[in-house]
Amino acid sequence: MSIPPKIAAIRVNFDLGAGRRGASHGPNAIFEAGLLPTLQQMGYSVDHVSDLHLTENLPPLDAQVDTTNLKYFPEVLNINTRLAQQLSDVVTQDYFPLVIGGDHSIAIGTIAGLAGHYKQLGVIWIDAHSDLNSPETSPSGNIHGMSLAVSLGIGHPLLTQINGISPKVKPENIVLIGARSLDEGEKKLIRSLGIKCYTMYDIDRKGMALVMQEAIDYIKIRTDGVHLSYDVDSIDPTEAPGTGTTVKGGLQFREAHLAMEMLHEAGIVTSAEFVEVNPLLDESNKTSELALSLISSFFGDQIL
Ligand code: 4U7
Ligand code: MN
Ligand code: MN
Ligand code: MN
Repeated sequence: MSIPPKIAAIRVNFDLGAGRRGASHGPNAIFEAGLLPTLQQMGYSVDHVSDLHLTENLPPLDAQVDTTNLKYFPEVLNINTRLAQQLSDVVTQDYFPLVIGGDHSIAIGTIAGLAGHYKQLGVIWIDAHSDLNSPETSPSGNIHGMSLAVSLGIGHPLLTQINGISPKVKPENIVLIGARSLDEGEKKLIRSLGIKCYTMYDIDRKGMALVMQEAIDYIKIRTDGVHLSYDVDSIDPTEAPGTGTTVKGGLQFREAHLAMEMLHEAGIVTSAEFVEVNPLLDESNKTSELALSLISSFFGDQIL
């Protein structure tokens, strides 16, 4: 297992990339569920914990900047620019970065901060969606549905240029897992770029164990670092109701855990983020507790 025991937990208290408010309280809920003591009991030291909040009184954008179909663009740009810097700093200091969201637009900043540290950055994107919209294809204008596209260099130039490097990740270094709600523009992009995508159909057909093994083998040989981006809406809404964009027919409890256990065993992941827990929609903390349990499995918690 190559995850070093030194973890930097970065809480991103932000939700303006999503269509509904509340995911900004996700980090609090996951910490309240016991994130720090759990990791410490497992032998990890978490001696960097930081919080990112939206800056008040953002400087106004240049009037020339076209933000058509990009909701809360200045806010998303600001938080991700600062997150990218933090990410890069903790990687330089040899921490394992663990980002807790927040809505999924924050993957823009996380991946931007990682990009400079790897020649071939891999991304495992576990999500009901592919988040591959552009302002032109997005049915909602919500930037959490565009974050992976931005990382591929597709989208508003101010977002794709965060940290100067674009694209941050190549299409052949991405694996999507759990997809079941893709917009037309996203389907076209996945096909035309040849992005490896394991849909719920593939998971039903092959089983989660084989899908994960294939995904790990595929990404391992072509990358020098792998980021796990975990959207809790990948899980079936019966298990994970507390998130803004639920889609029926998702991962079962054990499938979700098996994926984390296999990633731990493979030892290839060099950074991770868990996003989109919305405590305002999460009755009896079901989803925040599930997120904690997945994080524990990811860091090596075993049944026996
Ligand atoms: B999430 C959607 F249209 N595709 O772009 C969009 F279905 O980070 C949903 O995965 C995006 O939760 C969901 O708005 C973004 C929609
Ligand atoms: Mn997502
Ligand atoms: Mn999603
Ligand atoms: Mn989501």
